[in-house]
Amino acid sequence: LTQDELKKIAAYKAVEHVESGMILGLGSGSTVKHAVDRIGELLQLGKLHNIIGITTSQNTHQQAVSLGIPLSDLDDHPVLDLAIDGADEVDPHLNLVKGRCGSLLREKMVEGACKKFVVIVDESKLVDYLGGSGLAMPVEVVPFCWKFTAKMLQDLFRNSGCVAKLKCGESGEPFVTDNGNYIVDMYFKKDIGDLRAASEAILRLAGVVEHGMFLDMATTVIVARELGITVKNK
Ligand code: DER
Repeated sequence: LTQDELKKIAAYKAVEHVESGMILGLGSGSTVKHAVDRIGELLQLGKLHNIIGITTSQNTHQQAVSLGIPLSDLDDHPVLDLAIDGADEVDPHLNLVKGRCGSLLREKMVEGACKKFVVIVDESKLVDYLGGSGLAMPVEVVPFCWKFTAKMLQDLFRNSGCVAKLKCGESGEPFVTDNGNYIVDMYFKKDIGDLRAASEAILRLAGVVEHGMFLDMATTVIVARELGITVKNK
C-alpha cells in the first residue's frame, strides 16, 4: 500500500465517526483531504445530511465549497461535535506535532473547540517523542522582527540542539500563513523533555502567535498500517 492509500484508509475510518446533524471541524493537509472528499461524497449520496463544516485553512475551505459542504465558523458555532485532522507526529501519549502545512493556528482554534478530535495518520507519523522525527516543529510568529523571535526560540532550546529556520516558499520568499504571519520551523536533535513547560516558554515570547505542539487535545488517533488499522483512544 502506498502512503497515500494508507492515509485514505485512516481518513475513511475517521468519517465513520461522523453523524448527520454534526458540526464538524475540517483540518488541513493531504490526509484529511480524503476525509473531506468522503464527507462530500456521503452528503451527495444522501447518506449524511445537516452537516456544517468549519474549516482550518483556505485550502480546505475551497475543497469543501467545491464539494457543496455547508460551511460556517467559530463565531456562529463556538462548540463543535467532532474535528478530523492529520498530524505530522504522534507520540505515545497522543501528543501531536501539527502545522507543517502552515495552518496550525486555525487548526488549534477549531480543534480546541471540539468535543472530540479524531487524528488520522499513516504509521510513518508515529514517534517516540515530539521532535523525534527530526522534522520541523512549526511556530507561527508575527513578521515584525521575526529574526529576533527566531533567535529567542532557538536559545530557549539550546540544550536540545535546536535550530530555528524561517519557513520559505519555492523561490525563497517567506511563507505567509492565512493569518498574514510567518512560520519559524524548529528542529530538535534531542527530546525536549517537559512539553507543557516548553509550550509555555514558547508562548511567553511576545512575537509568537502559536506553536505546533497539540498537547492533550486528541481524543482518538487512527493509525493506518500495512497490516491494518489501529485505533488509540485517550
Ligand atoms: O499541517 C497540519 O497540521 C497537517 O494536518 C499536517 O499535520 C498533516 O499533513 P499531511 O496529512 O499532509 O501529512
